Amino acid sequence: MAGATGSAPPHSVSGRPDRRWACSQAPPDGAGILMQIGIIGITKSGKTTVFNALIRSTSAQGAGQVNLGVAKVRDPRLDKLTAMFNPRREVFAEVRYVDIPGAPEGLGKSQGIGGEYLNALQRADALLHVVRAFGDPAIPHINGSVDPYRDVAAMSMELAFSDLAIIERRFTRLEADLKGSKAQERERARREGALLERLRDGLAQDVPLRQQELSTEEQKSLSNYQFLTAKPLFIIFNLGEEQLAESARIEAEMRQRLFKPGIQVAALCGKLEEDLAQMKPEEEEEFRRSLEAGEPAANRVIRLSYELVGLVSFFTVGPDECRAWTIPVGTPAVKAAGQVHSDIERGFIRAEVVAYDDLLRCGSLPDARRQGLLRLEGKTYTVKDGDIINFLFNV
Ligand SMILES: Nc1nc2c(ncn2[C@@H]2O[C@H](COP(=O)(O)OP(=O)(O)OP(=O)(O)O)[C@@H](O)[C@H]2O)c(=O)[nH]1
Ligand SMILES: [Mg+2]
Repeated sequence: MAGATGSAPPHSVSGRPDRRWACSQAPPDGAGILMQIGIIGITKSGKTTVFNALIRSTSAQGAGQVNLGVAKVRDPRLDKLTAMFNPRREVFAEVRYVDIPGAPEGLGKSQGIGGEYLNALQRADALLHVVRAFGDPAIPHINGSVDPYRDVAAMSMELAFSDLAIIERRFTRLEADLKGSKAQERERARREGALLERLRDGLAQDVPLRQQELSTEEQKSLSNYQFLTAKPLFIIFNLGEEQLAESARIEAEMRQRLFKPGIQVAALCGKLEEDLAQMKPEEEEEFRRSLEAGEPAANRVIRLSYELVGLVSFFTVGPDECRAWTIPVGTPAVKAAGQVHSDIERGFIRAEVVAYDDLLRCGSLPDARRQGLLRLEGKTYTVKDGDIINFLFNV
């Protein structure tokens, strides 16, 4: 029996794997789930500015190109654990952002999103819509005036067009299937066609797929399409610095007007956040205090994105490393173990689990054990956000 807390599991992937995986795929051993977020919006809405703020870098500036960036998930809980265990390494979870340039011809032209950009967005677990709310005469708005709610509606239309185009293309293929081959094939094609028709009617009435009623089986049969309006959507109003004091009010209004299941909203000042994110931590903190700019937008956006996509974190701790891992809500312990290493999943015996707050209160693992707060859980235990886990396994 071996404990896997913190120390590298046997045969673990050392270093940084060059290929990272989206949530929907099983990551390689030790790599962990990497949530991917696609940034969309009209041209000059501040997408690249927000992207730079989120990944805390200024490496990306090119207009007209796709920018890829990985942000560390700054989780204060992990810092506390690191202070407690004093490991050689602190390993953060990560989020990948994809910044897509806006179409220069503007939105609402019924063109949908095509080609390379569509591909990049389809791989995303959620879309982050950067909406221009800042006024700046030096940067003309493509639609003539600043009107964020209009731009939100135009983008939702654009995403719907994109899905409609996918549905139309699939219809053409289904027709061929309906003519040919076996009865069983024809029946499957007929059922799929009926479902797509229903979705198309919904989209035509302005109901994004994420709000349409679908059975689990229907959802499964659609997962390959990667429809854009089925993805969780995070709407961010990009405010000017002079609107900073109003951000809470603006956000409250956004929540009231835009909130629906599968939608998250926030208002932030992209330019200010980009500038602050480049500073040394102490300097940044001081500026934030004096500007009353709140916590870094990067942290807040990531936290809300986890919630939106339905992800939680658990931690492994030890002298070697303290590490945050990302799993979907409802993941059983044995699958969480598989995140760390496939051998631990295969040879899973039990998980020693303590809740973050309990551990912090006790001050150490032995104390948590003495107070009966370090529990033994089996394969089917549903891992909770903030659990600190030591997997016991046998290979
Ligand atoms: N005044 C002001 N300018 C901003 C703000 N956010 C972004 N900008 C400026 O707006 C311009 C466009 O910003 P980008 O971040 O490049 O916009 P984008 O959406 O990535 O543009 P494309 O990639 O061309 O689609 C830049 O000059 C930014 O400095 C803001 O909050 N206030
Ligand atoms: Mg850009």
